[in-house]
Amino acid sequence: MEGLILKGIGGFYYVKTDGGVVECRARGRFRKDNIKPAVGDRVTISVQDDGTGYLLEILDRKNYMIRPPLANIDRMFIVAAAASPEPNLLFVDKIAAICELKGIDPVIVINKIDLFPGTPLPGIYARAGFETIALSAERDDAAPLFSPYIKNGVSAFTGASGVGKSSIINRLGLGAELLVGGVSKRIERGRHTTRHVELIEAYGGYVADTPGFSSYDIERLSVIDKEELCRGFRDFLPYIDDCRFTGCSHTKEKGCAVIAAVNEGKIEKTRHSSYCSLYEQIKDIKPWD
Ligand SMILES: Nc1nc2c(ncn2[C@@H]2O[C@H](COP(=O)(O)OP(=O)(O)OP(=O)(O)O)[C@@H](O)[C@H]2O)c(=O)[nH]1
Ligand SMILES: [Mg+2]
Ligand SMILES: [Zn+2]
Repeated sequence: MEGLILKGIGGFYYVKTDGGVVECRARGRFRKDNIKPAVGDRVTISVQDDGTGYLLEILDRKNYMIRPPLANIDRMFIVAAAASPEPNLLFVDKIAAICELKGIDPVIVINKIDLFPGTPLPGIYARAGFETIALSAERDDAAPLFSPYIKNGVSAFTGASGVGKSSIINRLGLGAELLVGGVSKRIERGRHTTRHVELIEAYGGYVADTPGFSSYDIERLSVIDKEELCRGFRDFLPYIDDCRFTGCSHTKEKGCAVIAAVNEGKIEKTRHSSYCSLYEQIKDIKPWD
């Protein structure tokens, strides 16, 4: 029987099949092959007389993220807060680039606009060519904003701890009640911080809440080559072939068409400075890291 892993806790995997959710164990050989089943994996299972099952095979993955640990993601809602915690655009741009290069559609979500109605962030990301949602999960009904995206495939929420990922999912009207943290002044992170990744059925698709960055490191950059990084910046794409030198890093070269576009206001400055920081980080990663 075929199914989809909705969650994995304490060695058990909960697999959605046509006949309902089956509690499954993994067999030893997955560990031997060094493949760990992940939420979002399509699997074949065998169901025993007592109704429990075990995983037989993990079907080919379309993509895989280590942090958050998820397979076969179609769309990533990258959430930042307009304020509290202060937005970290380097994180947003880093995840967006990783998503682009893995074939995951990024959607930029700016939450808590009640705390900073004039935030420039939705404008920055809309001008950079992203689908952008601005809301206050405290005040707004999230369903009409998110359901047109969620209705196809698997959507995941990611972002720093305390930005309101669980709060948004609670406002989707699914009847799911996820624990939501209070942002403490001192550490700016929730007490009911999300600890598990789990797929929840929503509007014909699935959504995954994930733990925020303070409890998980975000995806390693070593998955990207420095030459490839600029292809993760969709706003750079119209310019990268017009630079004077082949192999231009787009960080400081004379005759760089990307830098010219930044100076002309066609590319957002914050996007280019994130790119330069990421480029510096990748440059120093040795192949054996
Ligand atoms: N003012 C305001 N507060 C919000 C909004 N959305 C969420 N919060 C609050 O922000 C805090 C953190 O929200 P969570 O939904 O737990 O954040 P999270 O992103 O799931 O955090 P982790 O699970 O730790 O990654 C809670 O106290 C929420 O009530 C909003 O739109 N405006
Ligand atoms: Mg949460
Ligand atoms: Zn260039």
